[in-house]
Amino acid sequence: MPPPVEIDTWVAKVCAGDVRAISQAITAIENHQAQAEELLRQVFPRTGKAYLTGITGAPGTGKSTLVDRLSAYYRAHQEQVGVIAVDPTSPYTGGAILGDRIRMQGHAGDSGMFIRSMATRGFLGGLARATAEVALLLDAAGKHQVLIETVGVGQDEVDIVRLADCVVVMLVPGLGDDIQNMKAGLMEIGDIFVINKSDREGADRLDHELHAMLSLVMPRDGWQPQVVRTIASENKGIDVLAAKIAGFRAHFESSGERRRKHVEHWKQRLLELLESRLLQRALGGAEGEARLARLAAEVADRRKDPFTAVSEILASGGFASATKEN
Ligand SMILES: Nc1nc2c(ncn2[C@@H]2O[C@H](COP(=O)(O)OP(=O)(O)OP(=O)(O)O)[C@@H](O)[C@H]2O)c(=O)[nH]1
Ligand SMILES: [Mg+2]
Repeated sequence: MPPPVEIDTWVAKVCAGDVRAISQAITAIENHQAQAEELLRQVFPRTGKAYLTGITGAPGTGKSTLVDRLSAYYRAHQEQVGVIAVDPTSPYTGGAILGDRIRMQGHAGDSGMFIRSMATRGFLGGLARATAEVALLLDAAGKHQVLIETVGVGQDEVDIVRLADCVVVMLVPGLGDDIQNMKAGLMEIGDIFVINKSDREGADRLDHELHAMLSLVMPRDGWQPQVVRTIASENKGIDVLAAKIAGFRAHFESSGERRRKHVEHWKQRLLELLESRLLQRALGGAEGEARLARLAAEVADRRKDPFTAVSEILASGGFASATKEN
């Protein structure tokens, strides 16, 4: 698909916050089109200002409702907001996209607000990477606050929330999903824990358990994870949550940790980019796929060893010295 307009114009429009231009750019990212990379390259100098908050939790904990209310809070404070909702693919959440749209339609017509759902199926180069690129784009488009909603299951999801400057983990009382059952990984990455639906029975118990659990966790970089109770559907506790997020941000900015985290983050991203570029070069095109299948069959039949097979792939990808090394 050709770019909708000249790339310079497209870049300018994205940076001006033009909704259509941003949407088209996201589609280009999702489809892994070549212009997406050029676009991101050109907008990159404009990025680095947005604050990314990842909001994660089990299905139905109220993430979308909370994101909606938090967005409204930021908008009321003159901050532009970008929302990326990463939808799970499991069939029973088929209505999630529609549901999110409906819940968030209160923001329709607000040009300071951009919402996009991303499907999780069939992403070339990984969902985490696509999400990261969309976040960069929204950053360039002048969104001060970028909120990423994701269901906290699977490595992909954990990778996504790792992108964020601040990770909010959502729990709800009375679902039998007490902390013991919570993914250990999430417990480790949560900067702020939200007990949503705290109008329900069991909020005290969950609060108690959570505090007990967190008291055992070593503070990371001097930050003790915080607990906030909310009733997102009634807009309660949202201001407290926003204050905790701001507090976390201030903590990291003043300690210089933010820069260290960003360097670490980019190291990871560069490795991922390198990996996907190298894979592309070694396996690119239909021919590459066919070669891979042929070599795999040869190895499976013990007609070739895997090391020789990889060397052959590298040699054909133009990595000349690789064959000699092996
Ligand atoms: N009682 C109560 N209900 C809530 C609260 N927050 C959200 N809900 C309701 O919980 C249901 C699920 O909310 P969503 O915001 O769609 O949850 P979600 O985590 O985004 O769900 P998925 O995206 O499908 O994982 C909706 O019916 C909300 O109205 C709350 O604080 N209390
Ligand atoms: Mg949702």
